[in-house]
Amino acid sequence: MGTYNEEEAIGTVLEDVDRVTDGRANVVCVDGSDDRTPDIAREHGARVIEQEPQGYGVAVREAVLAADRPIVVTTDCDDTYPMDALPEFLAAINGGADVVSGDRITPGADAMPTLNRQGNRAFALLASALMGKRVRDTTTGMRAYRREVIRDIAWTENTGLSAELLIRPLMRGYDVRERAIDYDERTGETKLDPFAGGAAIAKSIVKVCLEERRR
Ligand SMILES: Nc1nc2c(ncn2[C@@H]2O[C@H](COP(=O)(O)OP(=O)(O)OP(=O)(O)O)[C@@H](O)[C@H]2O)c(=O)[nH]1
Ligand SMILES: [Mg+2]
Repeated sequence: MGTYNEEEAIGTVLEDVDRVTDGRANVVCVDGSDDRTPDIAREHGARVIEQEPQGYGVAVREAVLAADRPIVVTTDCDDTYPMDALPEFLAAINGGADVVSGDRITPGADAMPTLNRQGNRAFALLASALMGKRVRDTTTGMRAYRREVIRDIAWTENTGLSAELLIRPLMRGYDVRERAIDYDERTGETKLDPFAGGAAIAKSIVKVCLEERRR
Protein backbone atom coordinates (compact mmCIF):
# COMPACT_ATOMS: atom_id res chain seq x y z
CA MET A 1 0.00 0.00 0.00
CA GLY A 2 0.88 3.58 -0.51
CA THR A 3 -0.31 5.47 2.55
CA TYR A 4 -0.70 9.22 2.68
CA ASN A 5 -2.57 10.74 5.61
CA GLU A 6 -5.00 7.85 6.03
CA GLU A 7 -5.17 7.81 9.86
CA GLU A 8 -8.97 7.49 9.80
CA ALA A 9 -8.93 4.34 7.67
CA ILE A 10 -5.65 2.50 8.12
CA GLY A 11 -6.55 0.74 11.37
CA THR A 12 -9.66 -0.81 9.84
CA VAL A 13 -7.85 -1.82 6.64
CA LEU A 14 -5.01 -3.53 8.53
CA GLU A 15 -7.41 -5.27 10.91
CA ASP A 16 -9.40 -6.57 7.93
CA VAL A 17 -6.23 -7.86 6.24
CA ASP A 18 -5.20 -9.58 9.47
CA ARG A 19 -8.61 -11.16 9.92
CA VAL A 20 -8.94 -12.60 6.42
CA THR A 21 -5.35 -13.91 6.34
CA ASP A 22 -5.24 -15.19 9.96
CA GLY A 23 -2.44 -12.71 10.62
CA ARG A 24 -0.16 -14.25 7.99
CA ALA A 25 0.11 -11.28 5.64
CA ASN A 26 3.32 -9.29 5.59
CA VAL A 27 2.14 -5.71 5.04
CA VAL A 28 4.40 -3.03 3.55
CA CYS A 29 3.27 0.61 3.76
CA VAL A 30 5.21 3.18 1.77
CA ASP A 31 4.19 6.24 3.69
CA GLY A 32 4.29 9.97 2.99
CA SER A 33 2.03 11.07 5.84
CA ASP A 34 2.32 13.87 8.33
CA ASP A 35 -0.46 12.48 10.52
CA ARG A 36 -0.56 9.35 12.71
CA THR A 37 -0.83 6.90 9.81
CA PRO A 38 2.70 5.42 10.12
CA ASP A 39 2.36 4.97 13.90
CA ILE A 40 -0.94 3.14 13.50
CA ALA A 41 0.59 1.00 10.76
CA ARG A 42 3.52 -0.01 13.00
CA GLU A 43 1.16 -0.73 15.91
CA HIS A 44 -0.60 -3.20 13.60
CA GLY A 45 2.68 -4.92 12.71
CA ALA A 46 3.15 -3.42 9.24
CA ARG A 47 6.57 -2.57 7.86
CA VAL A 48 6.67 1.17 7.15
CA ILE A 49 8.98 2.65 4.54
CA GLU A 50 9.06 6.42 4.75
CA GLN A 51 9.09 8.41 1.52
CA GLU A 52 8.37 12.02 0.58
CA PRO A 53 4.92 12.13 -1.07
CA GLN A 54 5.57 11.91 -4.82
CA GLY A 55 2.32 10.41 -6.05
CA TYR A 56 0.47 7.09 -6.02
CA GLY A 57 2.69 5.16 -8.38
CA VAL A 58 6.02 6.13 -6.87
CA ALA A 59 4.77 4.84 -3.50
CA VAL A 60 3.04 1.70 -4.76
CA ARG A 61 5.98 0.71 -6.98
CA GLU A 62 8.31 0.89 -4.00
CA ALA A 63 5.84 -1.14 -1.93
CA VAL A 64 5.36 -3.95 -4.47
CA LEU A 65 9.11 -4.19 -5.10
CA ALA A 66 9.77 -4.38 -1.35
CA ALA A 67 7.24 -7.18 -0.83
CA ASP A 68 9.00 -10.52 -0.62
CA ARG A 69 6.21 -13.11 -0.59
CA PRO A 70 5.26 -15.32 -3.57
CA ILE A 71 2.00 -13.40 -3.96
CA VAL A 72 1.96 -9.60 -3.88
CA VAL A 73 -1.31 -7.79 -3.17
CA THR A 74 -2.11 -4.11 -3.59
CA THR A 75 -4.96 -2.17 -2.09
CA ASP A 76 -5.75 1.43 -1.18
CA CYS A 77 -5.54 2.45 2.42
CA ASP A 78 -8.88 4.26 2.44
CA ASP A 79 -11.22 1.37 3.33
CA THR A 80 -12.85 1.30 -0.11
CA TYR A 81 -11.87 -2.25 -1.13
CA PRO A 82 -13.40 -5.47 0.26
CA MET A 83 -10.65 -7.37 2.05
CA ASP A 84 -13.13 -10.23 2.44
CA ALA A 85 -12.53 -10.97 -1.26
CA LEU A 86 -8.79 -11.39 -0.69
CA PRO A 87 -8.81 -15.17 -0.03
CA GLU A 88 -10.54 -15.68 -3.39
CA PHE A 89 -7.83 -13.59 -5.09
CA LEU A 90 -5.08 -15.64 -3.44
CA ALA A 91 -6.80 -18.90 -4.37
CA ALA A 92 -6.95 -17.82 -8.02
CA ILE A 93 -3.20 -17.11 -8.08
CA ASN A 94 -2.52 -20.45 -6.39
CA GLY A 95 -4.78 -22.00 -9.04
CA GLY A 96 -2.64 -20.64 -11.90
CA ALA A 97 -3.57 -17.01 -12.53
CA ASP A 98 -0.71 -14.51 -12.77
CA VAL A 99 -2.76 -11.40 -11.97
CA VAL A 100 -6.20 -11.12 -10.37
CA SER A 101 -7.72 -7.67 -10.69
CA GLY A 102 -10.68 -6.35 -8.71
CA ASP A 103 -13.37 -5.09 -11.12
CA ARG A 104 -15.46 -2.40 -9.41
CA ILE A 105 -17.32 -1.35 -12.53
CA THR A 106 -19.31 -4.49 -13.43
CA PRO A 107 -21.23 -4.66 -10.10
CA GLY A 108 -22.06 -0.95 -10.44
CA ALA A 109 -19.67 0.91 -8.11
CA ASP A 110 -22.58 2.93 -6.74
CA ALA A 111 -20.42 4.42 -3.98
CA MET A 112 -17.97 5.87 -6.51
CA PRO A 113 -18.45 9.56 -7.42
CA THR A 114 -20.19 9.76 -10.84
CA LEU A 115 -17.30 11.59 -12.49
CA ASN A 116 -14.83 8.94 -11.34
CA ARG A 117 -17.13 6.12 -12.46
CA GLN A 118 -17.54 7.60 -15.92
CA GLY A 119 -13.82 8.29 -16.15
CA ASN A 120 -12.97 4.75 -15.11
CA ARG A 121 -15.37 3.31 -17.69
CA ALA A 122 -13.75 5.48 -20.36
CA PHE A 123 -10.24 4.38 -19.33
CA ALA A 124 -11.28 0.73 -19.59
CA LEU A 125 -12.77 1.30 -23.05
CA LEU A 126 -9.65 3.13 -24.20
CA ALA A 127 -7.33 0.41 -22.92
CA SER A 128 -9.54 -2.34 -24.36
CA ALA A 129 -9.52 -0.72 -27.80
CA LEU A 130 -5.74 -0.30 -27.77
CA MET A 131 -5.09 -3.81 -26.43
CA GLY A 132 -7.70 -5.63 -28.50
CA LYS A 133 -8.88 -7.33 -25.28
CA ARG A 134 -11.87 -6.27 -23.22
CA VAL A 135 -11.13 -5.19 -19.68
CA ARG A 136 -13.65 -3.63 -17.30
CA ASP A 137 -11.59 -1.75 -14.70
CA THR A 138 -8.06 -0.57 -15.46
CA THR A 139 -7.62 1.74 -12.48
CA THR A 140 -8.58 -0.49 -9.58
CA GLY A 141 -6.30 -0.44 -6.55
CA MET A 142 -7.02 -4.01 -5.44
CA ARG A 143 -5.07 -6.77 -7.15
CA ALA A 144 -3.03 -9.88 -6.48
CA TYR A 145 0.09 -10.66 -8.55
CA ARG A 146 2.38 -13.64 -8.82
CA ARG A 147 5.61 -12.06 -7.63
CA GLU A 148 7.52 -12.92 -10.84
CA VAL A 149 5.19 -10.62 -12.79
CA ILE A 150 6.19 -7.71 -10.56
CA ARG A 151 9.86 -8.64 -10.84
CA ASP A 152 10.00 -9.35 -14.58
CA ILE A 153 8.49 -6.10 -15.85
CA ALA A 154 9.98 -2.59 -15.57
CA TRP A 155 7.34 -0.17 -14.24
CA THR A 156 7.45 3.42 -15.42
CA GLU A 157 4.16 5.17 -14.55
CA ASN A 158 3.09 7.22 -11.53
CA THR A 159 -0.61 8.17 -11.42
CA GLY A 160 -1.10 5.65 -14.24
CA LEU A 161 0.70 2.82 -12.44
CA SER A 162 -2.50 0.92 -11.68
CA ALA A 163 -3.40 0.81 -15.40
CA GLU A 164 0.18 -0.12 -16.29
CA LEU A 165 0.15 -2.99 -13.78
CA LEU A 166 -2.80 -4.49 -15.68
CA ILE A 167 -1.90 -3.61 -19.27
CA ARG A 168 1.73 -4.77 -19.49
CA PRO A 169 1.09 -8.28 -18.10
CA LEU A 170 -2.03 -8.67 -20.27
CA MET A 171 -0.22 -7.65 -23.45
CA ARG A 172 2.69 -9.99 -22.63
CA GLY A 173 0.39 -12.99 -22.46
CA TYR A 174 0.23 -13.50 -18.70
CA ASP A 175 -2.93 -15.05 -17.28
CA VAL A 176 -4.79 -11.93 -16.12
CA ARG A 177 -8.29 -12.31 -14.67
CA GLU A 178 -10.80 -9.75 -13.47
CA ARG A 179 -13.01 -10.54 -10.46
CA ALA A 180 -16.09 -8.45 -9.63
CA ILE A 181 -15.81 -6.65 -6.29
CA ASP A 182 -17.91 -4.26 -4.26
CA TYR A 183 -16.51 -0.81 -3.72
CA ASP A 184 -17.22 1.36 -0.68
CA GLU A 185 -17.23 5.07 -0.03
CA ARG A 186 -13.85 6.45 0.91
CA THR A 187 -12.93 7.24 4.52
CA GLY A 188 -10.84 10.44 4.67
CA GLU A 189 -9.87 12.79 1.89
CA THR A 190 -8.97 11.83 -1.67
CA LYS A 191 -5.33 12.29 -2.73
CA LEU A 192 -6.25 12.35 -6.42
CA ASP A 193 -7.19 15.42 -8.44
CA PRO A 194 -9.80 13.98 -10.82
CA PHE A 195 -8.83 16.22 -13.76
CA ALA A 196 -5.03 16.28 -13.58
CA GLY A 197 -5.06 12.65 -12.39
CA GLY A 198 -7.47 11.58 -15.12
CA ALA A 199 -5.37 13.20 -17.83
CA ALA A 200 -2.24 11.50 -16.49
CA ILE A 201 -3.98 8.12 -16.46
CA ALA A 202 -5.23 8.49 -20.05
CA LYS A 203 -1.73 9.46 -21.16
CA SER A 204 -0.21 6.44 -19.39
CA ILE A 205 -2.72 4.07 -20.99
CA VAL A 206 -1.89 5.27 -24.50
CA LYS A 207 1.87 5.29 -23.85
CA VAL A 208 1.98 1.85 -22.23
CA CYS A 209 -0.26 0.23 -24.86
CA LEU A 210 1.83 1.64 -27.71
CA GLU A 211 5.08 0.54 -26.03
CA GLU A 212 3.73 -2.97 -25.52
CA ARG A 213 2.51 -3.20 -29.12
CA ARG A 214 5.99 -2.29 -30.37
CA ARG A 215 7.74 -4.93 -28.25
N1 LIG B 1 2.97 7.30 0.09
C1 LIG B 1 2.06 7.88 -0.71
N2 LIG B 1 0.82 7.34 -0.84
C2 LIG B 1 -0.07 7.94 -1.68
C3 LIG B 1 0.26 9.09 -2.44
N3 LIG B 1 -0.83 9.44 -3.17
C4 LIG B 1 -1.79 8.54 -2.87
N4 LIG B 1 -1.34 7.64 -1.97
C5 LIG B 1 -2.08 6.50 -1.40
O1 LIG B 1 -2.48 5.71 -2.48
C6 LIG B 1 -3.81 5.20 -2.30
C7 LIG B 1 -4.69 5.68 -3.42
O2 LIG B 1 -4.95 7.07 -3.30
P1 LIG B 1 -6.45 7.59 -3.30
O3 LIG B 1 -6.50 8.98 -2.77
O4 LIG B 1 -7.29 6.61 -2.60
O5 LIG B 1 -6.76 7.64 -4.85
P2 LIG B 1 -8.07 7.10 -5.57
O6 LIG B 1 -8.45 5.77 -5.02
O7 LIG B 1 -7.81 7.21 -7.01
O8 LIG B 1 -9.13 8.19 -5.16
P3 LIG B 1 -10.45 7.97 -4.23
O9 LIG B 1 -11.46 7.38 -5.14
O10 LIG B 1 -10.79 9.34 -3.75
O11 LIG B 1 -10.07 7.04 -3.12
C8 LIG B 1 -4.24 5.67 -0.91
O12 LIG B 1 -3.97 4.65 0.03
C9 LIG B 1 -3.36 6.89 -0.67
O13 LIG B 1 -3.11 7.14 0.70
C10 LIG B 1 1.60 9.63 -2.28
O14 LIG B 1 1.98 10.64 -2.90
N5 LIG B 1 2.45 8.98 -1.41
MG1 LIG C 1 -8.83 5.25 -3.09
